[in-house]
Amino acid sequence: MHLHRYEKWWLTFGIAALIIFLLIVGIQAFHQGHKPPSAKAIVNPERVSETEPFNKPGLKKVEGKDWDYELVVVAAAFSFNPGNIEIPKGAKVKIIATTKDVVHGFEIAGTNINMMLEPGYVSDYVATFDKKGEFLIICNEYCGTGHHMMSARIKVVDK
Ligand SMILES: [Cu+2]
Repeated sequence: MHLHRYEKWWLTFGIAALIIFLLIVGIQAFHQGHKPPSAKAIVNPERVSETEPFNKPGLKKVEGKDWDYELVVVAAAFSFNPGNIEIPKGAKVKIIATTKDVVHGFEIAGTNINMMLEPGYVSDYVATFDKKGEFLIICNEYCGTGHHMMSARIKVVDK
């Protein structure tokens, strides 16, 4: 079989690119242990309301951790619990969230806080609330007929 010179170049380039790509992905997955961040913690999605800390959603002050507060949020079609959250300005908060039913989003509009909430998994994010004012939490993963109504509010207030 005769291959044109350019065909050989492209074949070599294509196969080399494929091998490099698979090596990078393989090393990241198997050697460096890359995986979705939410796989760190799991929860039985049918028993969310009975499982700590999701049995008591809301903002709690914590001691002896790298953050001052923990905000536990449970999402379910089509609302967040709690729906109104008050956070003291400057507080470092660990947001811990999950969903009781389908995939939901947890985005605080106008910030870089944006998590996907998957059934069976716990998502978390540590953020400092430096700006006073009202912030909207929205679900940015289409979750059903009431998706566009699904929101909650965070009020950052003076201590
Ligand atoms: Cu939703």
